Amino acid sequence: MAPSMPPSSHDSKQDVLDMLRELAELTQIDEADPQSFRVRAYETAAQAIAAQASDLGRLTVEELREIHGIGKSTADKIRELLETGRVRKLEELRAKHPPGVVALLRIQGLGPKSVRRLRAELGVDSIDSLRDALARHAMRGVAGFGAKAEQKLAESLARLEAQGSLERTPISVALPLATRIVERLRQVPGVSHAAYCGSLRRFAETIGDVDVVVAASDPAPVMDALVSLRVVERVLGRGDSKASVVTHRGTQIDLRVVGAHQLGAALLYFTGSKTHNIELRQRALARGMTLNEYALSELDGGRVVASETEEQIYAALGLPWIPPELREGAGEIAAAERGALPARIGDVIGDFHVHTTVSGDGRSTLEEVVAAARARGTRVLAITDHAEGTRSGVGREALLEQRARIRALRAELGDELLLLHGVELNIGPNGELDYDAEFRRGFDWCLASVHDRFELDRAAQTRRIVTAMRDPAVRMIGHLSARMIGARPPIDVDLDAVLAAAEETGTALEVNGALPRLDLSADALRRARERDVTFVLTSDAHHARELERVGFAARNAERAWVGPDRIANAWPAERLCAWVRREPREIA
Ligand code: DGT
Ligand code: CA
Ligand code: CA
Ligand code: ZN
Repeated sequence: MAPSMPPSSHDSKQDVLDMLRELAELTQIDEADPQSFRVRAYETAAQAIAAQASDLGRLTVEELREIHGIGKSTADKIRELLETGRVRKLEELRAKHPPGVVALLRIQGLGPKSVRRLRAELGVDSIDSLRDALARHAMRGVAGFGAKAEQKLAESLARLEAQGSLERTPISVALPLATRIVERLRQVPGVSHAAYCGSLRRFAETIGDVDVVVAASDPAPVMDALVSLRVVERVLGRGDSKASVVTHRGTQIDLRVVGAHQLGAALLYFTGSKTHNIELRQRALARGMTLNEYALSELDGGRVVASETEEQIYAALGLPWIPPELREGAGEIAAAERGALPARIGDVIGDFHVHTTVSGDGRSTLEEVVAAARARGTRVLAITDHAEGTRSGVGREALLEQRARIRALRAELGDELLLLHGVELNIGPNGELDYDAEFRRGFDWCLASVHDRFELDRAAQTRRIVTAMRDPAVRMIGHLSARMIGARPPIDVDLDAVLAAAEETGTALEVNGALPRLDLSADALRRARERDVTFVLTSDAHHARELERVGFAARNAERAWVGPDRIANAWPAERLCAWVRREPREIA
């Protein structure tokens, strides 16, 4: 038997407060008036609720109205939230004023009135489009703005950027950080489980903050361990069972310590997404239960139905366990109910983008890479060092010498591992490729990628990539967008044209698992999934230990609902080998 759960009042109270604050903020934008009566009504109500100790979930509209500061319309919205998990008015306002618009209010010198005007006159609806408008000096033509206002805004924006407050943490920073922290907390005596949750567990490409959930018999030593970590710059707050800290690089970590019997409910809640949580809670309500961060329990009497594992909670809601990568409120609950979730990717038996010391930037030898791949159970491995067109690339002789070594190794390896001699070609500005057609044909596997000239316009980028795809030796396009998350924007390509060319030529598209890249992105994969293209998951390893990154590519593909049937290196070995060895195409 699970012990009784703590009161749910805090949880519903927090939801009500969030709702009221969001309503106030969005109404302010909607009415373009910070002094509006409605905005003040929401703010007053929020203050009144914050001061309330009682369990909001059980109050009727009439009882809510008796709380000083809450009017009829606000009381109705609170009931609507508690009963259905959503508020129509709030959803309306959210649709009308997307997060990009709300973010503009964070900039000093921009109030609701000026946001409305910039949006109407210049289409400014996000920080990015504001940055563009500033760069084009477009504001000088808008009434109420001038060169001076423009300069002030540019300064405010630059300040925010300098503080990093506009930025989220790229997954390449957050994931290793969170992994280390979780490993440390696992060592604390009394800890039975430690995991990162939030957007990081969902495998989002940028992270607002890192949420960590720990199950322990005593929270105090866990929090002591967190605040004394070397990466921690300062402690933002500390309570009995939770703490927030900021690392030197400016990433916030939120820790929550729970009892082992509540672990599943806490993992589920703090993994989110918020939309997924809200949908789950609605589902619980429809079944006479309530779901919060402590437990799934009966509305009537409060008996705990499930709390220890995520599986138990989903099961009690009539659902299979849903992988975190899918928990974005994009129809996953309905799909789970129909048994229509995408199949999990499972074993990835090949890697088709791997560097060795033959590349100037590779750090493991061929032998080291092969040993590591064997240890992972890899069945097909393409060694793909850089071709001469890139700075770290090599000429024909070095590649021919490598080919001889690979042929010798292949004979030794037998059936266990099919070792291929590949190369990563560089796509020139006009789609030209390294060496000549004859030399390229000598490889077992060629991928081609963009490594420079990121500034070309959409037509030129699209043309160079499609031209490379038409080369009969090219089997796959590597990291299509060439982006570096949080550091280098994607190149401008016409994705639909590239997908059409991939269909036509049979060229595979890479899902690069290097965390700074994750390219194709989940967004691009969602679009590509609609077309008849084959994907290949790769590590783009430059060191033997980086072969594990093929697993990150798999998580990114799962996030985009791409199933194993679409992924060549998730196919059975026989089918994969047949696909790899197919005859070169006719020249298109
Ligand atoms: P982030 O940090 O912006 O990248 O995104 P998340 O999803 O990690 O969001 P965060 O850190 O604010 O909260 C972690 C999880 O906690 C979130 O995914 C769902 C849950 N959560 C947070 N606030 C609320 C809320 O107001 N209502 C509900 N139902 N869940 C919430
Ligand atoms: Ca978070
Ligand atoms: Ca958080
Ligand atoms: Zn590479």
